[in-house]
Amino acid sequence: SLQTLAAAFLLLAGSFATQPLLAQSTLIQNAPGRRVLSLNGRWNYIIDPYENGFYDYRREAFDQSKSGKGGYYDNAKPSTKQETELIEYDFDHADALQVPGDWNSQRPELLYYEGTIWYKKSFNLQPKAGKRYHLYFGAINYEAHVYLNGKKLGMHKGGFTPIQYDITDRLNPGGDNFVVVKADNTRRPEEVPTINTDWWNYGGMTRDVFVAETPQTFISDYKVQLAKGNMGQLAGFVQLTGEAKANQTVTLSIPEAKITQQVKTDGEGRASFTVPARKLTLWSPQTPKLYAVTLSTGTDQVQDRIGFRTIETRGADILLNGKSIFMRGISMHDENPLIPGRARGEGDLRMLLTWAKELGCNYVRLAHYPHNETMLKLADEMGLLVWGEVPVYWTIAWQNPATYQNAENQLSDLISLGKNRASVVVWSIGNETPLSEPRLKFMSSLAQKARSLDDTRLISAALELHRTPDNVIHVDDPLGEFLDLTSINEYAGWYWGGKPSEITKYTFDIKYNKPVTISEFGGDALAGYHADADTRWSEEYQEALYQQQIKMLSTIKNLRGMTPWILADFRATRRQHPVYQQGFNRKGLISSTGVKKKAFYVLQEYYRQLAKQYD
Ligand code: GCB
Repeated sequence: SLQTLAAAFLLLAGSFATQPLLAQSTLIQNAPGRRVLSLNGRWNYIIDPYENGFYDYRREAFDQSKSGKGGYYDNAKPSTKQETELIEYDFDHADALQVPGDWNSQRPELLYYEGTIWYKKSFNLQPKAGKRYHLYFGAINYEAHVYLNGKKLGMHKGGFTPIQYDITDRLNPGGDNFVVVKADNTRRPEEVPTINTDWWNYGGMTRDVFVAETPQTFISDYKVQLAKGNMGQLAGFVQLTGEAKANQTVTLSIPEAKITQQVKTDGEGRASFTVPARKLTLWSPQTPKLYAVTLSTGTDQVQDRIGFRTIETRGADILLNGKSIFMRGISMHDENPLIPGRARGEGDLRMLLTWAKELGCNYVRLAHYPHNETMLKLADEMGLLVWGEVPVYWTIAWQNPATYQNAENQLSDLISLGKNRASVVVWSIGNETPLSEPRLKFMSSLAQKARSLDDTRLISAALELHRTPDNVIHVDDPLGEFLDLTSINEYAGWYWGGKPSEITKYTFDIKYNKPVTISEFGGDALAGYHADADTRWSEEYQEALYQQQIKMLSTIKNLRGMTPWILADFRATRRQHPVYQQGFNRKGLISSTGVKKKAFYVLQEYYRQLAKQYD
């Protein structure tokens, strides 16, 4: 666990450290819903490609030295007015970056930057007696070292999941505090993701930062959902953290459903419950009904808006609330092409989902890593099913135990954040991972982990396939045994050579009798470039590709969903064609300037027909 890791680290290096590192605590459920002090806004920064603020000139880390001092995290100032002391940095006179926001899109010189940037923000917080304070970062890409008032809190890896520390005992009683973050987006082979991806390596503090206040003993986690496959019962748990966590009465109340239930926590502060729940209006894309849910103890109260639905598979069918559905989806990145860099605010995210609705979707694939928590809440509200994913993408270091642990941590955090969202129906454990024994071991362990954390949702992964000269597409990846959906990425008409008109020569041979969802197909088109349907990069080519793909895919008996690649053009360093791509992957149905391409309307019409058939 992280706790043992932190302890081991202390033994090794930190016997000098004045204060121990903090274990990253279990993520607080609905942390943004707490009383918060926002630390969004301007953060002073220092670009540090040589990591001078972290290592001395013999490459020893300052934060592991005897004094623990010397790094930029000291935020040092000369002690006299004469400035005779040598200090070669000064955050307060440095330029500032906007948070949330990747750094790449904020300064031309940072567009391709991969390395370390230091951030500093000062804030005033008068700690109140009996309260706890949790420093919370929505996401920092990729490796983050976090310091408060010159002392290290900890280190976190993974660019798309929250980072959280209980800083109650580290705050200055006087109220003046400062946070320093070393963010490093260097790509490394053994990390998750690894060095090769098809998206921009946006660095820095890409999501909200705040300090959340809770009582001393507080509701740190909870799950309130329908019991697995049971539309008449809620099942879940509540977890308290703090000195008085044992033997507490917790009240669950859902006034609109006339539900009030009291449960007692055990010695660990945990209480499980099942509650009969009849006559609920179940959540679905057509009726995205959310109930106000309150959990309260003597000293704490949290509120959430939660939808209730069941999801399961039976043979070829995906059953939502017991009824067979077709998942009319689209893939998307956490990027809105109308603003530079990562999507930042609720409006950017809502725009993406509004486009998906306009396309006729009831489903979105949030590729290839955990998206913002806000996105899941919007999907709940707007009635879109969600596929959530971890960045186990392409060629991961399958044999490295630390890599596995990292992937598992990211998966656990994703599941923790999304577990109360009715919209989320699929956990994806990875994308296009090449077959091998070590990979099967890694991936099947991840699948088991996902199931052990959440057995109420479907587990999948975007699989590859192989073709034989007779134009048969074989889907027989052994990982398929461990998954609820057979999801495949296929690029007939694009990467496979041949024109869109040749797509329909393929037939499928699929090993598993499970629902099939096509997690990707697509091709690039430059919006506004018109030619005939055989001319690559033209809107007509992409349009024909969609028409023929739909024809081919309709022959799959178990087809129950798809998420073509992709809603909107997105920035990708791999995409170098100077005329057609200009640094964008152009497989979007919507261009980088927000223009709908012809293929958008092909898929829209197909989804209209499917909705008639299924809804
Ligand atoms: C894929 C990947 C996706 C890429 C896409 C492409 O198979 O899963 O991340 O962006 O193909 O455009 O090549």
